[in-house]
Amino acid sequence: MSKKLEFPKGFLWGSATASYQVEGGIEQCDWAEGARAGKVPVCGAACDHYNRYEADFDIAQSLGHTIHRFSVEWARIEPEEGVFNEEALEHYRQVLRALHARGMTPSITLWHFTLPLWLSGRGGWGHKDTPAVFARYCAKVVEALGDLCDNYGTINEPMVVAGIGYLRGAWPPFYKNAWVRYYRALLNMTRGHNQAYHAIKKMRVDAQVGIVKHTIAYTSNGTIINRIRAWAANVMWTRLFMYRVYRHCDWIGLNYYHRTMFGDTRDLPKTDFWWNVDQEGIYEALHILARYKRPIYITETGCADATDRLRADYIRDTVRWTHKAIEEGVDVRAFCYWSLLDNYEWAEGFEKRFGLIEVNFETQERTPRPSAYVYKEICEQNGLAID
Ligand code: IFM
Repeated sequence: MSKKLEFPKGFLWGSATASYQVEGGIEQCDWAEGARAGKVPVCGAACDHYNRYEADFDIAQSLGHTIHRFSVEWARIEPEEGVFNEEALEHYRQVLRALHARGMTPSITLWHFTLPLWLSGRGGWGHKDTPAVFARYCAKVVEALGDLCDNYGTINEPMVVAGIGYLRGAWPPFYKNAWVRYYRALLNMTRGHNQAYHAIKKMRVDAQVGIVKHTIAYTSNGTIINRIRAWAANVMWTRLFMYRVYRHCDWIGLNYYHRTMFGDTRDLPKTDFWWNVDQEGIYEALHILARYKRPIYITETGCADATDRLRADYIRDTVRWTHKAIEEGVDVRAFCYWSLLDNYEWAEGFEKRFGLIEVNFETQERTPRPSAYVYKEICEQNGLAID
């Protein structure tokens, strides 16, 4: 007999995107500059979502989605320091109206990796004024969009962007092993988040503000030494950062992609990114974040899987482990699959395919993958049928 893993009433199901990865036509930011210098792939028109968002949201609606997380592009909104572009803000008002018209709750990410050139040129997150400048930008966005959106994530994946940009040198600002700059940038991100929280609340006291934390679940095979390694890794990757910001969070966003189990000998399936498929880790990650006693939104989880051979099971497993965490008392409010569309996967260009919807980048044709319909059933049933 089949049984259903039922989710709480009002639980939101949907997907996520980020401006630079899908919109197209963003040239005045550090990533576009990096592409012009040949350091990262060209993004160009991406999914042309800036012009096609209504048709894309039609598909999301037909797939049963009730939430959509997206980011607004700082370089469009504040093309020069202190000068705000009303046309760009009006565009995002239209995007929000389009979501509401289709019954989808919006969640806006205020910063998802790309900096306007005027800011990256003077050191980006390394500059001492950036936290205040970021807070002013966030307040402006909420002033303009606040009547259409209650939910804001300030910064997406601070540890990832700082690590790849300042230590690995593969993303802007392309520094290698620049440990001092790395810590300064991270510290400024915590300050930027905290200042933005206050600036947003001043603008709209009832806005719900969170941080989006990529949480690697570090676990162990149980030996003392590996337990200590896992504990230390969780402190370094998640706890130190969260300690500085959680008091300024109404909610916490979980981006889950990885678990690292010290002493692991399993041979796990791999995505096209060569990442392990290990979805029990989302259960661990939810428990790691539950300690901060805030509602958790799963703001991203997904797999690069061009042939769609893994995605349906990946989603089912993720939902199953999320349900277990909820049963144990973790307050999870939403599940956003990454991503609605195949898109620009940063230093990997367009090769890695995360989308529920396949995109033909020559023709911009959209085709929902079979797994999108498996997810649709979960969204519509508010749960997962299991045998
Ligand atoms: O595409 C990215 C996204 O921008 C941030 N989180 C991880 C995704 C997959 O790598």
